[in-house]
Amino acid sequence: MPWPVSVVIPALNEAEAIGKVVASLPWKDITECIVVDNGSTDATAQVAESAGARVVTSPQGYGAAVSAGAAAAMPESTILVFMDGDGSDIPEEMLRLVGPIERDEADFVIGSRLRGRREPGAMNLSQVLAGRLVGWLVWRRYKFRYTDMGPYRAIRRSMLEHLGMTEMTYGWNLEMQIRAVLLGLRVKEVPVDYRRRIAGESKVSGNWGASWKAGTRILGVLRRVRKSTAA
Ligand SMILES: Nc1nc2c(ncn2[C@@H]2O[C@H](COP(=O)(O)OP(=O)(O)O)[C@@H](O)[C@H]2O)c(=O)[nH]1
Ligand SMILES: [Mg+2]
Repeated sequence: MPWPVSVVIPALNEAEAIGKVVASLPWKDITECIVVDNGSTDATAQVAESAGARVVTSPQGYGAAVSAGAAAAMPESTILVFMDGDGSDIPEEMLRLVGPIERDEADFVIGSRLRGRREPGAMNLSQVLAGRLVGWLVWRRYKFRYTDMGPYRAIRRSMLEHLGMTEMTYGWNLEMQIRAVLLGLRVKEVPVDYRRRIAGESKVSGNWGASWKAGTRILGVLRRVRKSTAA
């Protein structure tokens, strides 16, 4: 990966997983790893730092965390990669995301877990269905077919700065996907594999209650982006 790449990982109480995630990154190909922690009550920050990451803090929320991570990237970084800190995304697959940008075939590459291999139990039914439903809603309105709203993604940094992201919670991922289409970025979906989290509990979609909350947030994103772009 000849382009300078900053990897941004939001992590909240992931002390059991984050060390392994950071250590498994393709270090020879990346410039840095930024772990964004806001208020973990375990040793997430210390473990991440010992594994080689730079730890930054942010206001609460997933979107706030990834935005703060992006803003903290070294000035020379031209590609930002986002991935989760629970061990579900596979660090060794990063070239699938970064490759199309480096070859100038895409500005934004999103890993689709639906197109890849999923370890049994890694994604629950509500996540798969939400991905399909949102994919259909986005296609109907914006004429681009996404199969997933997965966290593992790479974007040309200058493009992210143009998107004007506003979501501070889990809606951030979808907002990025819609704004990328609206701004005419070259978007590419590639298959990525997906594992069960190494330890601990999901904060987003672990049960139907959490999924319902995430689902209403997603619909809120669709509404807000539509409103903000209605001319
Ligand atoms: N910094 C930060 N990280 C978060 C927050 N919420 C979730 N995360 C991290 O975001 C990633 C995705 O969360 P997770 O609970 O695994 O969601 P799921 O994969 O959809 O079940 C994990 O690395 C979490 O530790 C937050 O509010 N702040
Ligand atoms: Mg997870």
